[in-house]
Amino acid sequence: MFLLAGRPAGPFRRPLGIPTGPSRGDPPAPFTKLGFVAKTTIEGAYRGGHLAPQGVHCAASALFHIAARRTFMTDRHPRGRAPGSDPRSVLVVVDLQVDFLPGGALAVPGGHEVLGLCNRAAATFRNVVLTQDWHPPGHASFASSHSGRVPFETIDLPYGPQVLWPDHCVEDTPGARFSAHVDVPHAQLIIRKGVHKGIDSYSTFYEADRTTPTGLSGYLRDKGIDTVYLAGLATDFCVAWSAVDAARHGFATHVVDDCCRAIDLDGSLAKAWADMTAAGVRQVRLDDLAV
Ligand code: VGL
Ligand code: ZN
Repeated sequence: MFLLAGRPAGPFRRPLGIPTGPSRGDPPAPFTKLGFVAKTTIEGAYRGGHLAPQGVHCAASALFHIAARRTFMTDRHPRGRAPGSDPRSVLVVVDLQVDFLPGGALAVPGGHEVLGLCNRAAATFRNVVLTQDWHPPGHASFASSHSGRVPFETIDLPYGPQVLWPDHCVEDTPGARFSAHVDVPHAQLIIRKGVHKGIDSYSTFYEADRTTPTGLSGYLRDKGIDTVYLAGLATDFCVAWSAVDAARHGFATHVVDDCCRAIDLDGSLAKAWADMTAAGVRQVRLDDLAV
């Protein structure tokens, strides 16, 4: 299921507002314009006799730096601007919830380290979606729902193998809330997943039976989005499953690796990256998102 974010409480400390930015087809501002202004100014000053030879040198060196910067930008961002400014891209910020942070019921090691990084990543995107693990009490993924079972064992459920977890992110409990440090006021949508008692959902596109959709791909396609970036918790479960599904459903998919942390259960991180790579998911870093 998905919720359209209306007047969310908790992490949203500022009113919702979708930043505006250049649309596809705009010149790659501001570098082209800057280069043009600098060149025009130099030529004008030189023609008017205002520019001494060392002035010419300084101005030429400034132009060189602008050109070098522009080449760098162009290499890193083929469209000449930060990927998040593209209206066809979205950042999906995965499960930055109290239970996945130190002290939480299913704490991801170092999970708190990505809160500020994810905020910074989100600030570079026009389109941001948040996901929230949101289980009913007695959920099938909880070890406590299966007699004689303990957390981190794997059992077979009708849809396949299921790792059993401590009770976590129970709907409408403090552990299911977003961390108070999440600061993404312009997030447009919150997807809640794992909402059906008998099915887990690591992926934010399809539940663990691999057939029940959350509705996210329809939402993204309706908005003309073809490129997905993912960040958050945990790399080897919700981020990886979401990334593989996004890639399989035709989205150009990237994981912002330094904005994620893993649970890493019995080699699950290495397996997750093998699966993501095989599905065509690309690994990027926060630096690659910045202008
Ligand atoms: C997650 C285990 C259980 C995750 C959610 O967000 O990666 N992991 N539920
Ligand atoms: Zn869960």
